[in-house]
Amino acid sequence: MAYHTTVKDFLADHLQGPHKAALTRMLDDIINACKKIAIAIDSGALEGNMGSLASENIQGEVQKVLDVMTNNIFIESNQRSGYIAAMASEEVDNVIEIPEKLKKNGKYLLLFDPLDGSSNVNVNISVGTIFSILMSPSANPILADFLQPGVSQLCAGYALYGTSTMLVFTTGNGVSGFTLDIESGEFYLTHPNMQIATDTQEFAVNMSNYRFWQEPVQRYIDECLQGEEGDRKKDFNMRWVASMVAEMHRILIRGGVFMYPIDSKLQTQGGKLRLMYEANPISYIVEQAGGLATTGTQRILEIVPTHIHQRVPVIMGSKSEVERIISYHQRKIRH
Ligand code: AHM
Ligand code: MG
Repeated sequence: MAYHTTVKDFLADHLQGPHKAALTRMLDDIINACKKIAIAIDSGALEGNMGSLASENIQGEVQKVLDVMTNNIFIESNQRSGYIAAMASEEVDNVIEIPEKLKKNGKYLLLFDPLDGSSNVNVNISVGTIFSILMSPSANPILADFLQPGVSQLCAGYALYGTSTMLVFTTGNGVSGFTLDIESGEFYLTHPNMQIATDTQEFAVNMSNYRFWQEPVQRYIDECLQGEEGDRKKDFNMRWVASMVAEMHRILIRGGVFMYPIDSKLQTQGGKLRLMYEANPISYIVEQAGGLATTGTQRILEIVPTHIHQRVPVIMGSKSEVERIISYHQRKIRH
């Protein structure tokens, strides 16, 4: 095999400062959770894991068997280290407390979406796990303690269960990607220092929402579709996997723009994607890889959250294209 640096070796060399021991242990627990989730997804239909449940999550979405199973795996794997004071998940309404017998004055908060893109599980398309680590202001955190802007994240990452299982994360010093060797169970560094190309000719958006979008986004997409014959004078390509993790991983590898913008259907809920365990961790990775992440009018990482399950519009990826979309929004405000 051409790759020799395991994620453990990488963390030992790469992490520095007062959080080193804590981040090493917390990432180790997260990695173990992601390996278990990869196995649960792989064995899917054979284990009868591919169906839906009668229950809905806090977002009013029907839960899949795997949503609940992966949520439980993530909690179970991460509650024992003593470093984590409490957790928050897309699948759980309130703060997830550490059981009394496992509590050890943890100093960190772990936020996660255990199975992003779960509408794709029963059609065998890539899904992912997204996570974010914050400092905890108290040893017994309440909901308000989680409401920190994305710039406060100590670490953010995702696992992608795709053609191979990958782990990508940042601790604020660039973005690194690791691939799981299923024979040894080790993640190896395969994608050091990931960078998003500044320019791109590829966009990702759910086009069926076109008529509900605001004018700046419609204008941007119109110009992409006009291609060589329009103002952009180049043809664009489109992809929509409907798994943000898969979409953003593609953008880290070959550039592009990903959007789930505000639209008239989403107006009352504020957007489609959740700020604290979807948009913030992915935005941190995007910025660390040289890209940009915005709502159209505000840098995502600077939003001060008002609720754990808050939703936001998301436009992120290649710097030049995101800057262009921001400029279209500014023109709209000036009108
Ligand atoms: P989920 O966390 O319930 O899976 O929802 C988030 C997903 C994103 O991964 C993806 O970009 C989006 O929802 C797809 O939405 P749509 O089905 O409207 O295209
Ligand atoms: Mg999700």
